[in-house]
Amino acid sequence: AILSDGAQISVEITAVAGAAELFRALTGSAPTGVWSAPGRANLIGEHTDYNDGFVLPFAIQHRTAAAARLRADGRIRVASTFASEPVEVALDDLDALFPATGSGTRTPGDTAPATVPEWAAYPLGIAWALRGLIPAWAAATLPGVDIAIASDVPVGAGLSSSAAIEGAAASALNELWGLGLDPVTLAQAGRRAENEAVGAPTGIMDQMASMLGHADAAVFLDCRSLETRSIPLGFAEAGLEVLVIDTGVKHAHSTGGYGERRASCERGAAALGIAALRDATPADLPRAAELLDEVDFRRVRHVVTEDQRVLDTVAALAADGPRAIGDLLVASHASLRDDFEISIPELDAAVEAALAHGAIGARMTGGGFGGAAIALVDHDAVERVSDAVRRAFADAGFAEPHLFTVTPSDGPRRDV
Ligand code: GAF
Repeated sequence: AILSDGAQISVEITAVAGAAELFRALTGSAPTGVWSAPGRANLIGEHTDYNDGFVLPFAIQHRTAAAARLRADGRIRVASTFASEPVEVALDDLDALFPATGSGTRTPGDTAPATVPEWAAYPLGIAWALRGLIPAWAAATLPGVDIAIASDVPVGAGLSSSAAIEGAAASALNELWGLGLDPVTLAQAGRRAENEAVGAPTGIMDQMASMLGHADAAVFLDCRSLETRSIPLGFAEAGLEVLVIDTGVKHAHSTGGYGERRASCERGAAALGIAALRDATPADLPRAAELLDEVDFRRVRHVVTEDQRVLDTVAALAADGPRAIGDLLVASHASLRDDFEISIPELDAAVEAALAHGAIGARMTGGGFGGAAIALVDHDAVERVSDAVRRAFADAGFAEPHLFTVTPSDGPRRDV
C-alpha cells in the first residue's frame, strides 16, 4: 500500500537522522531511541502469500526510522515527514478507531477511518495491534508514546514502504513497552495493522521480509507455517547487481485490483475443494480449467505455477548460483502480465528493454498495477541497461523512470 501524497525526504538526510530531527521539532527534546526497518524487493513469488504459498523476497538498504519516547499521559502522538501535521489520540480510543473485524481483513476498498490520515493509520494500527496481543488489564496500563517517522524507502514503488513503517514502529513499541515479542509476532501485528487499520487486504510477505531480512540473503518463507529459511544470494560474488526500475506509476492495494485478484484465488480454491491454492499443483490445472471461468482459471494458473517457480529458484540458487535464475524471473513476469494481468505497459517496457540489453533476468516486483521492476544485471552492464531503459521509456512517451540498485540487507535494528 502507499502513503498517498507522500513526499520523500532528501536522500542526503538518512531516515535515522531525519526521524531524530523531526522528534526534536515535535517535542523539544531527544528521543529515547531510534529504531529502523527496511523496505523489500521481491525476487520471486508474487501474489502467492495470501494463497498460503511460497515467496522469496529480500530486505533492501532503504529504511524507515521511528524515533520514539514514552510519555506519561496514555496518549499516542505520531508525526512523519510525509505530513505537515502530527496526529494524536488516546491509546484507549484506538479500539474505537479500528474496530476489529475478526476476519483478518476489512472489505477490499475500505480505507483507513476518515478521521485518520492514511499515513498515520500505519503506526497507530501497529500500536492498536500490539495492545491487542496482551491482556486488556495490561494494555490499560501501557504508557503513551511520541513517535516521529522518516523514510528513505521510495513510496509507491512496490518496495513496501508500508512494511518498513510497520517494522520500525513495531520495533520501537516492542522495546519501549517491554513486550518482548519475537520478529514473527511483530510481522503478524504489521499485517493486522495493514489489513484492519489501513484496510489493504495484503498477505504477510512484506512484513516478514522486513522483519527477517539478512544481508546478502533472501527470506524463503512458507506463508502457511510462517517458517523461514535464509537463502544466500551471492549476487556480489557473482558480479551481479539488482537494478530497480521504478516506473513512477503509483499503486495502492487498499483499492481495486488487488482485492479482485484475491477474490479470484479464493473462488479457485473453493471450486477445487482445497483450503488455499497452495494445496494445488500444476497437475490440478486441467480440472481447474473445467471448473472455473476463463479469467479465474488464469489467476489460479499464475499462483500455482508461481509457487513452483519459487521452489525452483531456491533449488537453482543452491545448485548453480544466481546466474541460473534468470529464466525463472522472466517466466514469473510473463505469468503476472498474461495470466494475473497486473503488469502495466511501463513495467513490460522496463523488463523488455533490460532483457534486450543484457539483463540476466527481469520481472515486475510487488503487488503490481504500477511500482517497479527488478533486473538482475552484470555489475559492468548497469549503466548500459539503465540507459536502454531510459531510452525505451522516452521512445514510448512514458515519464522518466527512477533507476537505482538495491542490496540484500539486514532487518530491523535499534540505530540510536
Ligand atoms: C503486496 C502485498 F502487500 C503482499 O502481501 C503481496 O501480496 C504482494 O503485493 C504481491 O506478491 O506487496
